[in-house]
Amino acid sequence: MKEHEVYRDLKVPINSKIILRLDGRSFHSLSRNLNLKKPYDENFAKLMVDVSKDLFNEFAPLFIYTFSDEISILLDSIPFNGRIEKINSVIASFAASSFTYNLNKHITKPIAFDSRIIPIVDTDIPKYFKWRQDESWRNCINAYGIHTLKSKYNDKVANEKINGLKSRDIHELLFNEGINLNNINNWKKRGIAIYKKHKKIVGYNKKKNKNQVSYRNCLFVDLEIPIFNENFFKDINII
Ligand SMILES: Nc1nc2c(ncn2[C@@H]2O[C@H](COP(=O)(O)OP(=O)(O)OP(=O)(O)O)[C@@H](O)[C@H]2O)c(=O)[nH]1
Ligand SMILES: [Mg+2]
Repeated sequence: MKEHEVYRDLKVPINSKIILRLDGRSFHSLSRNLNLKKPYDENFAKLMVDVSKDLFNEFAPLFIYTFSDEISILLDSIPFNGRIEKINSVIASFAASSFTYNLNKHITKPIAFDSRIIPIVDTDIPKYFKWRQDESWRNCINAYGIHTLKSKYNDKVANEKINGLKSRDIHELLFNEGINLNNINNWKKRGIAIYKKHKKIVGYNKKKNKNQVSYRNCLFVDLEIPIFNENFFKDINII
């Protein structure tokens, strides 16, 4: 019967880099069930960071980027011999378990993420993450826009109004309501990056009877990322 497993040999080239993008399934309903704060729930963002850290520790990627309910994982050493079915299913289910595990609260429905693989070359890495970051910014403007409109109109009218507005119009609307998007937290606008960073550790050396400086590669959650460009990824040794 094994010949019926027609997709089992589908593989990504083992000596390449890939990005795996996970996206929460029906997180719109989940956000309602969990009563998440609108437009941004800090605890939800922390939970997505916890999931990202678990993914980092398990699959040793180069870099992770998360905003809203999505997580992009840049892998240079490809697990499961490159088998697409394995990569998509195991990593997405691992993320779902980590989410449930870290949530520590009764949830009504099992959590799931969908998953897709994007083969990537170094020159496209900054472009990919900038593309997702632009999406984070669009998401931010819309989230604040719809939140403000819903405080004034019913849901139907608010949705109709937001669909007719350009980003510039939403900025203006928010500004008139006293919300300046320039002043909101960086992570809400630009997302959150998780990567390894050299950290200076000062420890006391008993034998030598003096302080000693060493460097360790520590996992770093960056809430203050710049607008992604090539230099950012060069500086943190990704490309
Ligand atoms: N209230 C609240 N909701 C959030 C937050 N972050 C993400 N969400 C929800 O997550 C959804 C993510 O969008 P999508 O991925 O397009 O929607 P989805 O319901 O997950 O649909 P599928 O991905 O197609 O299964 C948003 O529409 C929000 O409802 C947050 O901080 N607060
Ligand atoms: Mg989703």
